[in-house]
Amino acid sequence: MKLTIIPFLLCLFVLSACGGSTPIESAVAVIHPTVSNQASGTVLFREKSDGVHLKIDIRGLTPGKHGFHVHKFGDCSANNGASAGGHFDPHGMNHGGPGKETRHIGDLGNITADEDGRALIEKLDNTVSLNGEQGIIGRAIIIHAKPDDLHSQPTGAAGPRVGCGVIGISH
Ligand SMILES: [Cu+2]
Ligand SMILES: [Zn+2]
Repeated sequence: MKLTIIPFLLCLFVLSACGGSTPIESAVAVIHPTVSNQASGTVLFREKSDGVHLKIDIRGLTPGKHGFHVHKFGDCSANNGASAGGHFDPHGMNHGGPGKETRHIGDLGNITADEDGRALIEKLDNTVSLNGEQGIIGRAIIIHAKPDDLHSQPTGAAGPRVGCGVIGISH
């Protein structure tokens, strides 16, 4: 009797400790430039009760606004970033931007680089998540050459992809 109960209890303990339900709380994307561009840096993500907090630090941009999105695939292998696919859009919505009722989940709007080409920005987005259906782990951050106009379909007319980074789990 004792010999069968002990393994059973051990299994229950392991399942409750490692059952895979622990939510991911933080993530990182290391941005590398696409061919003949210089965009590089990091995007840190932290999931809190009011949404995902982003800390963005990118250098090597032209001064001004640059489209900033989560794209569908975590694949930055193409030298123009095209392997990351289109905007992350699990619900089949139109392109939009933060605060709009209609948006791709990946529509994070723009980041603005200063005159030295650096974008050092903190953002809060309450639509993306690190978990579940709207989870962005394993997808890609893409930074564009031009501003996202937040309405042109399907990409906001943000132009070529100058930087790409896969979103991975961070400690
Ligand atoms: Cu994009
Ligand atoms: Zn979009």
